[in-house]
Amino acid sequence: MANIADLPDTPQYTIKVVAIQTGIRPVTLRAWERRHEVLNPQRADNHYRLYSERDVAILRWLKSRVDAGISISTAVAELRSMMAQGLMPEVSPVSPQKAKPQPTHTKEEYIKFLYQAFLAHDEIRSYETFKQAAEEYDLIPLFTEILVPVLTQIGEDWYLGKITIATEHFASNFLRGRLLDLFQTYPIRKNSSYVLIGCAPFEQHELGSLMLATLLRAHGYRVEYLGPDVPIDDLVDFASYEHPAMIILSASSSASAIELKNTQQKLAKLRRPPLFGYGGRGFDNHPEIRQKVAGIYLGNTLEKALEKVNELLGEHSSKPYARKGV
Ligand code: B12
Repeated sequence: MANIADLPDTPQYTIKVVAIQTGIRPVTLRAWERRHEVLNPQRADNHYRLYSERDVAILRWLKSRVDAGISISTAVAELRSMMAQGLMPEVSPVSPQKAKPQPTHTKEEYIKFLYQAFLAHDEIRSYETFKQAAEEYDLIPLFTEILVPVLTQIGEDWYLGKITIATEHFASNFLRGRLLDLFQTYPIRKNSSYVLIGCAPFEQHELGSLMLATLLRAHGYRVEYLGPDVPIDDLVDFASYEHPAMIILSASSSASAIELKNTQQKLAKLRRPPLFGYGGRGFDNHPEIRQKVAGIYLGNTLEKALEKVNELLGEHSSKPYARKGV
């Protein structure tokens, strides 16, 4: 096993990349830096922090100690005492997710294979292809660079009359099932910030919000997925006694997007109002609607939405949002 001291100390990784590499949220990284003077990463011209490979290895080592039940201050003290003796820990093999195998197929190939399997209504082939792609690619590339292009192709071919509505329904329902399965394979973290995700009233296009729900659960949030066409008044009522930290709704059409017009005002009347975020094509393609809908636009990609939610909820204490009796 290599020693951390042997790794290059050239600043190169942004906090976002380091968060993915180490599984430590940016807000935690900043807090460790502030409170425990863990590292002092260099700054790029735009003042963003830049971490070296050695920094990443140190953070991984600290995380492995914290995961083993040691407090961060003790782990930092251990590190300091080693360094005082001119020593550095061994490189820790910890990584946030299981290491992905080398892909056997490119994303373009998976798009083609999935599309062909859908066209043939071949559920077994669709299942095997999806499973393999999900094993080989991380969530964001799997969602945005494989599944979204397949769905876009399906939509275009349906619109042009090249495929039947039955094929479109087969494909979208198959993917809905696989995504729900993926969502449910991530642990439910009772003590994390509680986030509700669903679709605006009348909105049936739910796969974008289901992808975001999966991504947030995979990043440690306590997420409940509510599905399509969520009635606002009932949701506000639910929030009044369950106290979510955040509610996120998606809309793919302008008609559904505008339905969210008064949501923020209704939530603001609650004793403990949750944050209200929204996104989806209805807002991406019609920026003027964002002026009419109060709340936080989470951006036009899942990656930006994840970053924004981390920014918004990272500082929240998760405890006050835990549901009663859980
Ligand atoms: C599957 C599908 C359906 C399914 C949805 C099933 C389901 N369970 O979700 C069903 C059959 C229900 C359906 C219905 C309809 N559909 Co449809 N559908 C599609 C299709 C093929 C895929 C949509 C999809 O899931 N894409 C995958 C998502 C993840 O991609 P995305 O929306 O681009 O999302 C990205 C970003 O927007 C963002 N994002 C998405 N959601 C969110 C949420 C948040 C909070 C954030 C931050 C970001 C974010 O991240 C994603 C990844 O980058 C599209 C084709 C296409 N080009 O998209 C047509 C499409 C969207 N549908 C269309 C139409 C017309 C309809 C119907 C009106 C058809 C009809 N006559 O009934 C109805 C409307 C129903 C309704 N009231 O909502 C049109 C829309 C045209 C337009 N410009 O408005 C499309 C484009 C097809 C076409 N080529 O004409 N549809």
